[in-house]
Amino acid sequence: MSNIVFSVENNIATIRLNRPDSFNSINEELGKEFIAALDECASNDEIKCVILTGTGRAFCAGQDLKEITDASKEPQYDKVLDERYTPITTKITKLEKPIIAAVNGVAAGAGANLALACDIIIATESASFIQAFSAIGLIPDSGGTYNLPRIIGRAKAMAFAMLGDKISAEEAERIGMIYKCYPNDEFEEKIQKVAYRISKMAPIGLALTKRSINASWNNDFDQQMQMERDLQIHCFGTADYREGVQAFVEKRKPTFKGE
Ligand code: T3D
Repeated sequence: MSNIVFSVENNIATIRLNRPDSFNSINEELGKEFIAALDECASNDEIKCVILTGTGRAFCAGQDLKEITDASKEPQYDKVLDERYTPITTKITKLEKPIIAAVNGVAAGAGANLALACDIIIATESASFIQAFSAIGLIPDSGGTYNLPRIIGRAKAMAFAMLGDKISAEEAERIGMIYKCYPNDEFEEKIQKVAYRISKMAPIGLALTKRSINASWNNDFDQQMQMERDLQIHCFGTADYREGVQAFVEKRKPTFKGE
């Protein structure tokens, strides 16, 4: 991979979008490598937590607009969505492992919405989020029309989507669009600390937390109570639950095995 830098260390995978000269915008090659990296994160049991970030000044500026306007290529818009943005967004959402968006700079268009599809969104204070679609006559994709109103409410989602305002990381934290915004010099350390904490937690509990909170977008109360019940009973049956309780009683740190 060259458009993505992929690494796994201490049970933490990092997917680093790596086209800094074009603000990590997504072209065909990067899209394919991104999907391959997400597939590896799903299938590799060694990986307990994933960090998604970018190289350089940007997190991701969405679709590579120069690729789309390349006169030598016939743009295949349906293919771009069906083979790139829809699978990437779906794989992030359905990955049964926590994925942290470490938003190191501007996140625009699909870049903003891929960050919002992640489970924990942490930004550096100089980062920003832009629903850049309206400026070029598009609608928010990559889950934007689904996640944005659910996360920040219809009023702000509609205005941000239509106006394409730049939302600072500080404002994003204030309105509950992201988890935290940290000063630039603390950002890397904070990301590593959160990822480390998660990598030591009980993987089945975290996977089912993600599944049930995501399902709550669509379930009614009774369906959600039923789902909570069933998944909690599954958790009660795990060795990690027994270890967590035992460690509490013995006043020691638990060692979870994902069993
Ligand atoms: O097929 C489909 O299109 C469907 C899929 C759609 C999904 C989408 O994501 S649509 C939305 C696409 N993204 C955008 O519209 C964002 C375009 N970029 C910007 O608005 C601005 O670049 C930013 C707000 C992100 C950053 O602004 P600024 O002033 O800090 O930087 P800049 O000078 O504009 O950009 C820096 C470089 O990155 C520049 O290259 P250069 O001129 O120095 O060689 C610029 O061209 C390049 N760049 C930024 N965004 C893209 C890009 N190159 C290609 N594609 C980009 N999206």
